[in-house]
Amino acid sequence: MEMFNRLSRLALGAALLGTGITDVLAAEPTIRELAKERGRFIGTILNSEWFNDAIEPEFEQIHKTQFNVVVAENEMKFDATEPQENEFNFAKGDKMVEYAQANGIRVRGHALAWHSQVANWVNNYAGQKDKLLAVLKNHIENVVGHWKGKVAEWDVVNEAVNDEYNAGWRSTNSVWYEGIGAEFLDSAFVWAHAADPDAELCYNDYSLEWGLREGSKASFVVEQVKRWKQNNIPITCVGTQTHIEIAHETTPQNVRALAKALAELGVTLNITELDIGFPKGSAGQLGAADYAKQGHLYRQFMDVFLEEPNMGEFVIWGLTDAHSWLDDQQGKTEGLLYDKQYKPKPAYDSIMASLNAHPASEVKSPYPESVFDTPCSGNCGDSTIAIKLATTASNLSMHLSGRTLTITGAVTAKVELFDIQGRPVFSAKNEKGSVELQGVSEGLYVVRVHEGSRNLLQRIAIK
Ligand code: 9MR
Repeated sequence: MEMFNRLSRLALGAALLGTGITDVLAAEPTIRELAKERGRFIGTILNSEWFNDAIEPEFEQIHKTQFNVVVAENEMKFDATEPQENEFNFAKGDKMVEYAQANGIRVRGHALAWHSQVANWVNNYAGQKDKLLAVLKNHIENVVGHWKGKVAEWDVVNEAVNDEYNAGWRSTNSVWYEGIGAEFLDSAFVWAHAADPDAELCYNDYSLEWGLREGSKASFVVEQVKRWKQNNIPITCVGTQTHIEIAHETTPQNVRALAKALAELGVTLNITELDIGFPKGSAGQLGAADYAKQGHLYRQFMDVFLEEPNMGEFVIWGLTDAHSWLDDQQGKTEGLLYDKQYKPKPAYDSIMASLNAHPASEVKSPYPESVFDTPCSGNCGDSTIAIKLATTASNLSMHLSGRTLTITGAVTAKVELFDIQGRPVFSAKNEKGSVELQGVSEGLYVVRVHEGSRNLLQRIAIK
């Protein structure tokens, strides 16, 4: 109830100032709008559930509204794209690329040469250097070639450094390294560049956020990048995955130091898989102070990202705590920006606060302006502008009774709900003449009913 009163006061204040709620909505930008103004890309993965049409409608609505770079959680990996030798399956990747193009979103490709998620058939050639080189070359040529000009950046090699803290390549459990040796990395970059000379090409790994010091992964990678640059191997970026925990308070400044070291080599640093998890055992016991602490860490990463001129992409490994690899595979939980009900957490506000504290005039972009000319056939996530422009539709009306929204004048309309800051909170398709607004907390909202070119907008109060 307190929340409802607070929102009512906000809306009343806006009305008294002579602005309608649509202007309030229009005044609150999205993450992607602020990122674009700063020449940067901020995004999340599309979870595998999205590819399988097994995810809540809120997921896509928020995703395309808030973010301008996307990665497939599993669907562009080797086992997904070449499940049988020389038989390629691009269907799911194509689905994401089409979605990205329709919404003006940049695509990262993940991942070409990786010891994990390699199709089983590759192991038939274990230890056969020439055959493995041919297999990897054919894979890269086909995959990168298929999405030439559509995938802006590839993780060409993923996780090739070992975990021993002795500064070396991963030499066991890697069909590529064991069969080919370290030259598989150099070759992979050369083949990827040949297949798409305009694509950015990254080396991507975890634990790089643990800092530059003797024997560390980060120091080893910087040394390799130096060697690659000296030998004209076409690497343009490093990805620090950055799967961390709430206790890892020093890691943002380690990422800053890594960015600076790579800047000297003319290479971009991207945060590619960020999540900041709580120990799984703490689920259900977390309070405001915990989420504030998580927000503080997200804020520090975003500050570093915006302040370092050779950082370009900030990608979070998931959108909602309802769908995250942390719970299934990591013994961690709740590491993302939106909670399980798709409500933005303090971490979301922290990202916004950081963006607002770093005006566009002060943030340098590592990209030419043309990278933002991505074709966009949809509304490019700019729902707030769409709301402002289209507020009426003839013969279309709605009526709210309790939580039932009855719609007349449309057969199959799309119903979307936005909170007072313009953030999408609910979306459903009306096929029965009414929609139940379930899972929405009490408060003031704008509801948009949309059918074809007809849009009807109305303020509603849910009690
Ligand atoms: O999130 C991915 C999960 O669904 C897969 O089961 C897992 C299998 O390896 O890979 C996860 O994504 C990983 C990414 O591809 C590379 N860096 C670590 C990510 C989390 O494990």
